[in-house]
Amino acid sequence: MIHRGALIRMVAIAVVAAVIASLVAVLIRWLPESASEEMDRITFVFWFATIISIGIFALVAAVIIEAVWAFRVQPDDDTDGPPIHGNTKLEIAWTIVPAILVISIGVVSAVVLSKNANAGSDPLEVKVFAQQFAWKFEYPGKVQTEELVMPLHRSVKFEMQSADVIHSLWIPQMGQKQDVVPGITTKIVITPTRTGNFTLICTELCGLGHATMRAPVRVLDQAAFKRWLDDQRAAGAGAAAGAGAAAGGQSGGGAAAAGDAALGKTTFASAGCGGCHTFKPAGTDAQVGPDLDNLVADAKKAGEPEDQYIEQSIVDPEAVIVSGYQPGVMPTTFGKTLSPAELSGLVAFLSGKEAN
Ligand code: HEC
Ligand SMILES: [Cu+2]
Repeated sequence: MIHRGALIRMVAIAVVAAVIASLVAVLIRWLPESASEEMDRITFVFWFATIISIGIFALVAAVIIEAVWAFRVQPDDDTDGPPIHGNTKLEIAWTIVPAILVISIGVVSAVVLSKNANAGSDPLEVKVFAQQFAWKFEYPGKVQTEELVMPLHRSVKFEMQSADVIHSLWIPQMGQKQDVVPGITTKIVITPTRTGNFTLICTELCGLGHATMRAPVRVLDQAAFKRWLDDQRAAGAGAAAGAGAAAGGQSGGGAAAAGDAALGKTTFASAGCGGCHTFKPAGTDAQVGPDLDNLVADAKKAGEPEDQYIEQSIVDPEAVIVSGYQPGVMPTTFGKTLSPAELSGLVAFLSGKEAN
């Protein structure tokens, strides 16, 4: 039988341990403020498991501290302890109670996982394209953007593809996190619950520019979202018509393809070039790759015309390795992932032929 004094001491220790653990749980902000229905459910699972853990921590702390204190031996006591038989009731209790707790955490998690994967009857479908080191989004009607804009209180179903390596989509305030794996299409659902600006972060180490692989996120109320999407559609139709006209003009004139330096500038930012390269006109100062302000000299060294050298360096970076740098660092996929217009734009922007 447990001594009455021992029981009171253990209850007191348990209360102190529970208070300390609760303060650690409550006073530190472990999770960001939720901005989605899925994050609300994830937060619930977090507290459900945390409360159970605090209870078990208090019990274990009380038993250990009391046992160490009450059953300690004198320094010169070398005798064996008395033999002890098992206690069937105690053993049944410490098997069944944890089993129930673990199963309940499992059931709660499974319910939350399945609810968080359910996009409901009318989700907005957004395609996501990830590549080293940038995100692209495509809305119904072929509207492509580099910013993720979501409507308030409507489930957004993402269908995600990668052009190169494994990336992972995560907006911390929205909880959901999903890998983007080359060769398969992965899915995830997010239902925003407050308007505002957030950041989408690549959360799978995907190469040297990984830390720069972020995209801005905006949540708008439904009316503002509809206006935004209509504007994007109108702008997209205009741009497509413009590009067609430009292509026609080029093939007619037969002049050397003059890229659009302005498009080159936005491409430089969206394709993540600035994550590795210093280039003054783009305002970047990364040092993973060579400083692109010295391209003229490097083209001379390679003995090639500047435009041709720049284009080759982007499409086939392994063709000429700048001295002092390693092959295999600059992604080799730009030839596939950039459009011809983006590529010639980059060449124009990098050669500085047109005003920035
Ligand atoms: C992950 C880092 C990384 C990214 C992202 C990257 N590069 Fe590079 N780049 C390098 C490295 C390293 C080299 C040097 C090795 C070589 O020549 O292949 C290089 C070389 C170059 C060169 C030749 C430079 C010279 O001085 O001869 C050009 C031009 C270039 N990159 C343009 C770009 C453009 C444009 C982009 C975006 C579309 C880009 N790079 C994205 C790392 C990167
Ligand atoms: Cu990534």
